[in-house]
Amino acid sequence: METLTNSLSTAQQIMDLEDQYGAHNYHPLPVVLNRGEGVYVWDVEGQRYCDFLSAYSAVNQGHCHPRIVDALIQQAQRLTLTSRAFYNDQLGETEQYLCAYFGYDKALLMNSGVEGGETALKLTRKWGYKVKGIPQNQAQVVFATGNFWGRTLAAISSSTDASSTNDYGPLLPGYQLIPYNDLAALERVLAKDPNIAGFMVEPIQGEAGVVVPDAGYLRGVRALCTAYNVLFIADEVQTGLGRTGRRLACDREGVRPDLLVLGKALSGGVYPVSCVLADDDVMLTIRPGEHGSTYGGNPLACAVTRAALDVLRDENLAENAQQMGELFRQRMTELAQKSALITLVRGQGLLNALVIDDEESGETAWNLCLKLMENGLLAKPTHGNKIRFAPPLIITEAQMEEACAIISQTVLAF
Ligand code: IF1
Repeated sequence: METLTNSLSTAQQIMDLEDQYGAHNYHPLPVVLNRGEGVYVWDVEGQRYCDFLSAYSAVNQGHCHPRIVDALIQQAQRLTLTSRAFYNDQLGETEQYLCAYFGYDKALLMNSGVEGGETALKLTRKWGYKVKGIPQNQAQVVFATGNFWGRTLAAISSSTDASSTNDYGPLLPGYQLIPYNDLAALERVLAKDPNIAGFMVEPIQGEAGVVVPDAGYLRGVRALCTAYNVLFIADEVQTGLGRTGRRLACDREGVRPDLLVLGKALSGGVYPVSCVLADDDVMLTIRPGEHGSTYGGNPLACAVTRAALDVLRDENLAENAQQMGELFRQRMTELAQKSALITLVRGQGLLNALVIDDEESGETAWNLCLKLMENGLLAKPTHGNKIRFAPPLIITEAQMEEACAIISQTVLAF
């Protein structure tokens, strides 16, 4: 057992190592983690935390879920990567599994969530030219202000957040922006421009601070995209896979997007896997040699993905997220009545945020997260004065009550 002094210096040494040898593209909370199990993570001092970020919804199944880790180990000892130059015995079964699970004709597997978004964007443009008949290089794709779908140049080209776009120009053309949760704005742009191939939107905007649209918004998007022959692309990288209390956030309104983008918890935080699901009229617009990735659809990713989805279904994680989310929002609403610090609680399932009465800098939100960390709960501000709370979907009622007590005590003592 390391001595306390030794481990304390270890924590600081590790943070210093990252500072000296790593790019400074993040500003992490000052905690050094070395173990995760279920809803808990531990730091190098042996301190235990409730993880209320879940690696931005990538560990919905909980840290190091045994069934998923076991699938990784078993496959890793057989075959990890062949490239798509050859067939492997895992991909076809996994594609069939994904299509049956989500109800589409075909799946295209990639690695990171943003590669899923890029793939959806390329499919949408291909469909625009080859099926809808848009003149070459005229295809437009519509996005909502406040969107976040990753860090590539195509992704930041639709961003309205200066910290995502500053000094990265020139950005990708062929994009149009409309306000989120505004069906009239969507209809106006679709009615005006015949060259629109798709509308890509998050069912709930995560990074914007868990912005939940009005009931009926997704149904309206579905109807308008159908009416104007425009593809409805749902970015469910963060909202999918049980996070909002349903299999997919779109399920709450019973809408079926034309392209479904998944990532993060698709592999339970064990291995980067993303995918796009679509029907043949869209998916078959890409022919052999027109898209790909070295690791896309590799055997290891496939084995992990099937295990991660089995866990979501077998452990009824969407239902648990619905119930535990209701408990969380109830407790936070009770807290908001006792504390002027909290101006709003919002979210669906276990994707929630507290809006803090804070200047735009978000300094109070950051300091509150430092206090939460000291009290054994990890969360991180998103966009200034909102703190996102998103624990693994396996959280029990007792663990949720324990976490809400930590949040309440911390806020009331702040
Ligand atoms: C970071 C945010 C969350 C996403 C949605 C696609 C992607 C993401 C809706 C791309 C990724 C991550 C990226 C990570 C922090 C985190 C994040 F704060 F940046 F916005 F979750 F809200 N669509 N979100 O949320 O997936 O390529 O990252 O696998 O960049 O710091 P990815």
